[in-house]
Amino acid sequence: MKQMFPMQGIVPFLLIFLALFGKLGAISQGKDSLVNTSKLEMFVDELPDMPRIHGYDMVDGSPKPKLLTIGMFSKKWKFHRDLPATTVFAYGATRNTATVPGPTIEALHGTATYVNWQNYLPSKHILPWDPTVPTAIPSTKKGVPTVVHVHGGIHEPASDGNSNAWFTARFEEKGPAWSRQTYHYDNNQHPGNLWYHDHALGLTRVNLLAGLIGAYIIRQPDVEGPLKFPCGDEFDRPLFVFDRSFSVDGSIYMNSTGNNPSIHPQWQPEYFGDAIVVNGKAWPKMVVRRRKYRFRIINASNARFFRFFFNNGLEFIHVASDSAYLGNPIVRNETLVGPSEIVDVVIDFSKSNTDEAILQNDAPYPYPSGDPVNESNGKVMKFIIKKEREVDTWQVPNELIKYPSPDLSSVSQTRYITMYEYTSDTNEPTHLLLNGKSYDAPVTETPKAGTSEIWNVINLTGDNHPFHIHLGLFQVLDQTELVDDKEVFKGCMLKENDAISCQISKYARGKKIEVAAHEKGWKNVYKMAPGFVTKILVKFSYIHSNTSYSFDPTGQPGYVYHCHILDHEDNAMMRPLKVIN
Ligand SMILES: *[C@@H]1O[C@H](CO)[C@@H](O)[C@H](O)[C@H]1NC(C)=O
Ligand SMILES: *[C@@H]1O[C@H](CO)[C@@H](O)[C@H](O)[C@H]1NC(C)=O
Ligand SMILES: *[C@@H]1O[C@H](CO)[C@@H](O)[C@H](O)[C@H]1NC(C)=O
Ligand SMILES: *[C@@H]1O[C@H](CO)[C@@H](O)[C@H](O)[C@H]1NC(C)=O
Ligand SMILES: *[C@@H]1O[C@H](CO)[C@@H](O)[C@H](O)[C@H]1NC(C)=O
Ligand SMILES: *[C@@H]1O[C@H](CO)[C@@H](O)[C@H](O)[C@H]1NC(C)=O
Ligand SMILES: CC(=O)N[C@H]1CO[C@H](CO)[C@@H](O)[C@@H]1O
Ligand SMILES: [Cu+2]
Repeated sequence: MKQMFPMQGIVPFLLIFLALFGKLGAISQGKDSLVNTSKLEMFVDELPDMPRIHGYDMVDGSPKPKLLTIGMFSKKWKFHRDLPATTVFAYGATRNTATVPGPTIEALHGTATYVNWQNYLPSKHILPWDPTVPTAIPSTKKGVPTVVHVHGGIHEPASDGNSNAWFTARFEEKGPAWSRQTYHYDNNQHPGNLWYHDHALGLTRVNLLAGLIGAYIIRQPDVEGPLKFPCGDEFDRPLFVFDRSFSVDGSIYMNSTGNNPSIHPQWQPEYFGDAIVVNGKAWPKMVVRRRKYRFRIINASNARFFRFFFNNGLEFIHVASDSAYLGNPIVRNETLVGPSEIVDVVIDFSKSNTDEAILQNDAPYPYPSGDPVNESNGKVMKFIIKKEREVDTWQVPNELIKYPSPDLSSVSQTRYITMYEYTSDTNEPTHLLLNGKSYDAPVTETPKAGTSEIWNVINLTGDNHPFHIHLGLFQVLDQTELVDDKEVFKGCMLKENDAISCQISKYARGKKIEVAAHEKGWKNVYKMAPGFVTKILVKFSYIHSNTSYSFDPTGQPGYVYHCHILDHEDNAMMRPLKVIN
């Protein structure tokens, strides 16, 4: 089935629909109302530590499952000392305690956490969304649809936050795949860094921009304890990094005019903001002691990549990437983080020869060939290092946690996944697709539970796309550039959409790029280079044991895989994934 431009037929209908209730988004704003970020003083707000919520109860010294209730609230938030407070959407146990990002959920391996996710959002969005991309739209036209996905989680399909399982305030309206109020996370996977965020169809980019994100950590003390890593609330800190622009009234600024307004009135292919926000404050500062700290750095930008480095040469000791530990620590003086990727690093401030260290970013945007950063978006936060030397009992051993390597002999399927971008006659992107198919076209990726598969991801666009698979973890095996006349290959793919008949092997013979050492472990997001074929091995079973999933992965509504540039995911670089027996 070839469905290269599936949206075209519905666009005229949607435009009429838009004309009927057009003022969906925020009032349109010009450049004049934007804050000139270079006038905001940096490093004036303290880095917040988000509230921590345990996803288990201790009863007589042993952990027991726990039911949490977490709401999504509309409330005021100040992103900087000199910006007025503005309306955001925030997760929290109560409206008063809700924060951006939301509370950090700390779960225990082997002990289930249940979460009753509650929507208390108002009837109108605070940001301009676009009804002409495939979008959750309540029939009453009231309420902001939401559904929560725990990124990196290995759990049942009905609790995975399928984009069609959305619901509005007080469950007044529910999407076609909605099945339950309380999600069940059994936490039987390996320990590591997860994060929860909104995943509603066509609204993911605006719901995350509005603030619906939070960290979810799975701990396994018997496995992690012996490492003697920095631990406890003071020394083990999630850092949520994202970019936002602000209007002078303090509100989050998002352009409400699309790049092809006659096709998509609001949708823009990539959101970039000029201010770098960490844990809800623009360019914060943190006072640290002269010893080791662990930072779980989560990139929650819509589209911005970050290449972090310290102005004083301090190094990053990588101990995990995405959700999984590395076998050995990898020391680097800089680290590239794609959207929604996680780097888990230890930083040893006793090695600093200055009393201040500025965390900086020099990734061009869009990555890798866009604009260079400047003073504003090239700085992230400042660490003020106490002068006193102290005895540091934390360690980073040479051996961390080793999971078995991918077993190539057990591969049951090879698939080709192709990334396409379509443009208008003004050469502006209109939408992007995986395999030329819309999200609602019948499922084509149906792996068997317990098997591994090879996926060759062919990037025929000019951008780097962070590729994310729900449920399965993967390792990157190989990245090969397409050579010879790649335009001929692209032309064939646009016509036939079949990598084998378009003779992929004839073109995938160019230079190879080595996978960075700290990215060789098990991942759930990887950056797919433009003009390359990236070969990954995806494992549809646990990485830490040979037992089968402790839930039925074949149930409804299944899973998805998608590009994690949120503006692409929404329009519509996402496809269903159905695990079978
Ligand atoms: C922002 O302010 C800086 C410093 O005053 C100035 O150099 C820059 O041109 C301004 N940027 C914009 C977009 O107005
Ligand atoms: C950095 O670039 C952004 C976007 O062009 C601009 O708004 C901002 O004012 C610049 N900052 C400085 C310090 O020049
Ligand atoms: C908003 O996007 C439109 C279309 O790409 C562009 O023409 C306009 O300059 C943008 N507005 C601002 C304030 O950047
Ligand atoms: C990091 O180290 C590499 C190789 O030694 C060097 O080329 C690069 O400039 C360094 N980067 C920073 C930010 O210090
Ligand atoms: C952050 O994540 C976004 C979206 O996945 C990605 O486009 C961006 O490159 C990432 N930035 C960094 C620094 O990793
Ligand atoms: C699973 O079984 C295979 C083959 O018996 C073995 O090589 C591998 O180490 C096992 N994996 C784990 C995590 O125990
Ligand atoms: C930046 C880049 O290399 N883009 C390429 C992506 O792949 C397509 C198809 O091979 C090329 O046409 C682009 O030049
Ligand atoms: Cu993308």
